[in-house]
Amino acid sequence: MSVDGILSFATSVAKEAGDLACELRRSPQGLLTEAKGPMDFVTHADRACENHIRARIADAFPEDSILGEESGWKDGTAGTWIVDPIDGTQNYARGTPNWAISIAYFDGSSLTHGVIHAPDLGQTAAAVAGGPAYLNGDPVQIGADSVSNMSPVISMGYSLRTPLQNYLGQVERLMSAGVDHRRHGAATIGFVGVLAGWVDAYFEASLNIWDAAAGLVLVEAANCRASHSPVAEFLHAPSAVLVQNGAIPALDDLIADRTLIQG
Ligand code: LIP
Repeated sequence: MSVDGILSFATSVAKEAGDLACELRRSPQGLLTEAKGPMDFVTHADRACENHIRARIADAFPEDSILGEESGWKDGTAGTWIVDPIDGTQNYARGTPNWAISIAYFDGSSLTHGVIHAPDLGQTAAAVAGGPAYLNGDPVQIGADSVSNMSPVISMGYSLRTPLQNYLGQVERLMSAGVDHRRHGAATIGFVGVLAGWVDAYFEASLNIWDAAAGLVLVEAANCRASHSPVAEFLHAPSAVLVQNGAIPALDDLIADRTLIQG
């Protein structure tokens, strides 16, 4: 299948899963929820959407591997599909709009395709590595003329995988430097926010690759800077992720983990 064919396939499947998630949210069964850990939940809809996505990928790309948040690995001999069936599960289950379907493709050496579909926000972002990124079909290129002239804003995520004090220290340093922050509860919304100009950066100290893979393809295709562990490592262990449009000076220093510096 062509490079563009893979992107249109991933976009179609993300929209199918979005429709399924919206349908399931209207049924009590769809919102049956299990706790995977503190601040970490999975609904019947998460599993149903991932099952749908995995079935469509296995049918179209039987040789490929699949890594999904809820069902883990299906080993293959070609590339790897990276799937978060519903990113922002708590937001989805509570009926708030900050949630999305995330599908990415790793060709064995780099992340090549990314799609984030946020049904309640009416946002669908898609990109092939190297760009351009598309938001609702319109090309997006982030540059000095596209950065807001209002006060800088960063979207941040947090989970219990890292010390709360680190997060609070980062928020204090950012706000003391005049950088406001938003906490969306879904990494995908942070990535779409950078693409759409809602925020200037997204940071989370420990993200799983299924939360981030599609978003990284999108923001890098739109000419933003991203930092994270090498994908070959990220596939197997969480990584800190920072993406930025360049509007916030010395951002890397502001979010640096001071406990490591203090030693
Ligand atoms: C969520 C991430 C978010 C993180 C949450 C959770 P989920 O993904 O998108 O950035 O802070 O702890 O991991 O679990 O809703 O798919």
